[in-house]
Amino acid sequence: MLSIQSKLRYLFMFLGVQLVVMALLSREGYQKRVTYFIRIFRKSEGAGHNLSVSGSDVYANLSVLSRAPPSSEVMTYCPQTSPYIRGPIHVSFPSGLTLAQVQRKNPLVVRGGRYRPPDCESRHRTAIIIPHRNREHHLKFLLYYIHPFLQRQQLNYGIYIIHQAGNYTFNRAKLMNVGFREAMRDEDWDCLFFHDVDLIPEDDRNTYVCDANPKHAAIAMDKFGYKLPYNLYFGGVSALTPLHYLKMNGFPNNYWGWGGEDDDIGVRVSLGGMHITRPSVKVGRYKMIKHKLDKGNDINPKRFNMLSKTRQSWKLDGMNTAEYEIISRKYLPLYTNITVEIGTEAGLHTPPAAAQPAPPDSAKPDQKQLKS
Ligand code: UD2
Ligand code: MN
Repeated sequence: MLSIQSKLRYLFMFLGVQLVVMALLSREGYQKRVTYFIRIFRKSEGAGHNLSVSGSDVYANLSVLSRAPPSSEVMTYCPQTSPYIRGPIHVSFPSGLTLAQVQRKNPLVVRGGRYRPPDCESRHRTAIIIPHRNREHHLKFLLYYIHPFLQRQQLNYGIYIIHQAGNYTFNRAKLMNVGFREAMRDEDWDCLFFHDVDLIPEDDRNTYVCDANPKHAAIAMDKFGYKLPYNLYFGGVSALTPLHYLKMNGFPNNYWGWGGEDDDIGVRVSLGGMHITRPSVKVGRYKMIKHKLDKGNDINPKRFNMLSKTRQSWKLDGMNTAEYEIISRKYLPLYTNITVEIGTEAGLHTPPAAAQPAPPDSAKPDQKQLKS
């Protein structure tokens, strides 16, 4: 039997240990510890299954940034790896989201969709080039996710929407050439990300900076079961330095309608004496907002024929021959909008009667099959 005295001694010892634990927790920052444990918990949750990793809120913790004052008069470089990077991001598409809400969530983004870290000098200047027509709904979601995603990475960045004017057949690759030249007029960007409007990155370790060779970032998409569909695939999201871009004479101007242009670009990389790099499948993950083939972007029936000639055509058609006319350039709160007339197959100023869009393809095979 324990005496009353020794019972009391044990009780005090127990309380003492509790006190020490609490003191330790608060010294390390209780908040930090708790989020640390939550993150471990989340990680183990996501590790088991490949298809849906439940990530964190892309805006979590970013409000700290807007309060952070510059560390000193002279700004020092940001760290090599941003302390705001967290890994998997939760992506969903709630109805009712507005651009005004996105704007409120991003108080540090300035005119034209530009941003630089408030507390350090970024090591990277990245422009995001997005080909666009009639996808405002997707654009809203992309902006909601991409701004905080890039802020987490401490980039000096700008968002460019390259909007094709008129109703003539869409031309994704030519719009990228426009985006390249027009973005470089604004700033000496050291990296350009060519980005579909409907692809949302799901992991912020997929850093939007360039590699020594052209980088294909969208390696794992839900659309393809989070696997690379084939080795030379270069669609969705890719990253090139201005030097890479010029070495391969940019992108082709003559792919009108859906398909083929991404493979042409992939071939240009090797024709320009370079090779494709990629992030790991764990990190280069994207969700594509579901959609059908757009009106005005029918499958290009000439794509395979054209692809067989890239070796002969790449120096004759590309950045060096991109002809277009800027209709307007607007510095909006969340992005720079460039509306451009890119003409038709027949030229920039050919009347519509001389060049009709390709007739709709009656038997449209599955897009996935077409990719191979
Ligand atoms: C695939 C590729 C894409 C491109 C395309 C063939 C993926 C994830 N992406 O996309 O990179 O090679 O095949 O051309 O596999 N767009 C508009 N308005 C239009 C039509 C297109 O804004 O009316 C833009 C938009 O940014 C869109 C992109 O062009 O994301 C590609 O078109 P898509 O999404 O219809 O083609 P998809 O998903 O098959
Ligand atoms: Mn798409």
